[in-house]
Amino acid sequence: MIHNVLITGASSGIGRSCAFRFAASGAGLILTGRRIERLKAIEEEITRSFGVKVLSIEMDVADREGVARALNNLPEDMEPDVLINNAGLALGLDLFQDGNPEFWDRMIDTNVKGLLNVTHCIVPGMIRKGRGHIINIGSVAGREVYAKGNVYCASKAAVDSITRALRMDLLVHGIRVSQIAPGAVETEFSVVRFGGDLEKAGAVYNGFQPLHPDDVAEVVHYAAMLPPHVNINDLLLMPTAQASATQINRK
Ligand code: NDP
Ligand code: 8X3
Repeated sequence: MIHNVLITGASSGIGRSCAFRFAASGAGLILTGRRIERLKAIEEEITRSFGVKVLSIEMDVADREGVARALNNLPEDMEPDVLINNAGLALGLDLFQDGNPEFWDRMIDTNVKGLLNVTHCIVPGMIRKGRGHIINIGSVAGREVYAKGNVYCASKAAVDSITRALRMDLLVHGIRVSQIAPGAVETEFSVVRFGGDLEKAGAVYNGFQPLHPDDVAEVVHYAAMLPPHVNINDLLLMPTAQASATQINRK
């Protein structure tokens, strides 16, 4: 039975869908993200619809001290038994030689160091209890590089490596560690990647049916609800119209 789920990047897309999916099965939620007003609106809707306990926390995963301040003093009855490391972003889609180093920093600080910052705060409580489940949101981009994906792909390959390493390091503590790696999901991901250019973002999903963030949440929920002796190490899910990072059947 899951008591509490901590979701990073719960203000949008996959993280938001996970919040609703876990609330529907009665879990308490710790929702984190930078846009607190969005989290509060989600909290209000979830509390009204499902009556579960929700704690919204304004937190930039890249801010190590801020993460520690926010997560080291959670109320005892809200300590998470499931951590979903979902917060992440891509910035730009450029040839390496044209890339913006500030974008590289933000992707690495968020997708890689952010995951480490949060996990480092949550793991001690799981070790103490001798149970817990860490679910990292990877990507097809962590399996295959694609042209102009350079640093984003590398950051997701790092998520893959960290997931496998954590599973080894936490083995003796009975903590499950999983990676769920989606292909194309229609969220705000591409709007963020293209700096708010809605036309460019929309074109990413033209002519085929991408995954809905609820599809990913369903898989994350499935992994979390399996009996404690069963672990999904790694799961790659794609729209049916997608065969690889670059091969999409557009009509
Ligand atoms: P969205 O842009 O819709 O959501 C991203 C979430 O991450 C937001 O809630 C955002 O919250 C949060 N976030 C971003 N930066 C930070 C930060 N520094 N600190 C805290 N929270 C942050 O995109 P998705 O839902 O698609 O993305 C979720 C994850 O899924 C990402 O890790 C992404 O790499 C991965 N993914 C996405 C795919 C896709 O096709 N969409 C495919 C494969 C993987 P806020 O801005 O409020 O801080
Ligand atoms: C997001 C999927 O293919 O745009 O991780 O990199 S992709």
